[in-house]
Amino acid sequence: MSMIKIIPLGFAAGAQVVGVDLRQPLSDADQRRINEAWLEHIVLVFPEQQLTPEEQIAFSRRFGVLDDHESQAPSTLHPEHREILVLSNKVVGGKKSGTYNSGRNWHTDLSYTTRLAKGAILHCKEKPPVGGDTMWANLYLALETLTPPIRRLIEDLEALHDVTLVRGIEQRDPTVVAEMKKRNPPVIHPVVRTHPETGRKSLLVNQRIRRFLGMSDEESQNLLAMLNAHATSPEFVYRHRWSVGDVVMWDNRCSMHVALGDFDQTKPRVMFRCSLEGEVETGRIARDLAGSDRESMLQAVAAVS
Ligand SMILES: O=C(O)CCC(=O)C(=O)O
Ligand SMILES: [Fe+2]
Repeated sequence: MSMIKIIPLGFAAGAQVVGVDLRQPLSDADQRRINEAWLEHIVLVFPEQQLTPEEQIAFSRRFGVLDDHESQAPSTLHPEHREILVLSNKVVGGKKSGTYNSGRNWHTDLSYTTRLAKGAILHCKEKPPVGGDTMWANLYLALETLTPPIRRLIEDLEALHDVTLVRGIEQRDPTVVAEMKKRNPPVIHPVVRTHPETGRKSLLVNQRIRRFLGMSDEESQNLLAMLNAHATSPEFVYRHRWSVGDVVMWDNRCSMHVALGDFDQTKPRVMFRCSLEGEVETGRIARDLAGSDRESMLQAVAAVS
């Protein structure tokens, strides 16, 4: 019998999980309970855990295949465990860490690759006295609350996701940035996607989208701004204020998130992260995209008039 208790933290997302010590191997009953809660609440918070890298990896592995972080710069990985990405703002060897400003705009992890992540497990090791919260938006609700005309407009729409739109990327170490770009050419994903476990549809938009396919830049930018504003409405967001020892696990298949940079950057903020590989590949690399920008649209109009 599972001793786990699930305590909701927000309406749109977020629940606390108590009564489980993640250092111990999970029973099948506990795993089922956690997975059900994860699907329902999207973001699960396990407070007061003190996991070694090995323990974090073992726990994370129960929920999927661990990403070996091939899409990330090698210098950002834990030196002994490449399953752990180190999110840190500490200066190492006179250099800023390659992850010192990670996650600063709304995003769904790995949308700049053809295989979006399934989820991630973040363990808070050090945190500044105030600030540095993380917010998640429920993208099921974002889709379900659009009006029918907009739903129809986006039903078959595809978007171009681009790693160069990661906010603050240009301030990172140029070798890390060059590595990220080389590893991640722009990719195309559908705007409406279906969760492989719940079967529910959600709205895959974020701030790392360059444009929608087949639309002019003007149309793309306006539609994207509208969809992003809608999807990040406070009604759809859970905001987490970190404590050292928190383990937070999120479902990346129906959410986006942002890590706020509102803290004293001389104070350390360190998170160890395991990432779960996506079960399905929904994207494709963008090659030879025929641009349908405003210019070509106007030329087409001129040609027929
Ligand atoms: O540092 C954080 O709070 C989250 C950063 C992020 O976007 C991630 O780990 O995917
Ligand atoms: Fe992220």
